Amino acid sequence: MTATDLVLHHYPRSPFAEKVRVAFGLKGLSWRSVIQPRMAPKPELVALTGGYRRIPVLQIGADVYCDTRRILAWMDRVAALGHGTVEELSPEQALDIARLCQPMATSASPHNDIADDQGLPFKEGVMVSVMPTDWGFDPVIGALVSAGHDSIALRREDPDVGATVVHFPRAGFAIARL
Ligand SMILES: N[C@@H](CCC(=O)N[C@@H](CS)C(=O)NCC(=O)O)C(=O)O
Repeated sequence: MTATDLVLHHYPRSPFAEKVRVAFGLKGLSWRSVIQPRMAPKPELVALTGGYRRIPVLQIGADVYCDTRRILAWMDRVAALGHGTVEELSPEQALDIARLCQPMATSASPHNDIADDQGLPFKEGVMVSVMPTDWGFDPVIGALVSAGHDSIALRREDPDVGATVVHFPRAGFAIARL
């Protein structure tokens, strides 16, 4: 098990997760499968995401990618090809991976167009919340790592898991400074 292994948190009947599984298959990636409950509570999932409870979620070490759009965007940029195999993992094993890893996301933000009321860009490290705008309004709170046209990443310290960086798409999510 390495910090670069792909760990998909999902459940079989999720159509959103199916998109990601098919994309893994098309790219021939090796990945590990963690089956999460369909309904809340999902304690082992929210320990990684900071509150986001929807499926699918992709974990790479202590980096956690929420929402199909963010996951597929990440996959488009990464050329790593594997053998197209799946290995089952328990939620506890997934948390162990996060505990053993440090987030790889850097704070180098290529572009930051998230501005406050005065038009000043949010600085790295400010506390923000990110929340879906359609349903499942669970805000995830953390320190801004990077923000761009398409994505935003927050750093969290979870009492059980340690440091994680949680990645979201911009589309479909409301961002607020705390
Ligand atoms: N915009 C999200 C939608 C994900 C979504 O709605 N997932 C459903 C399953 S298909 C879910 O997690 N429902 C359970 C819940 O809300 O707790 C995405 O593209 O990943």
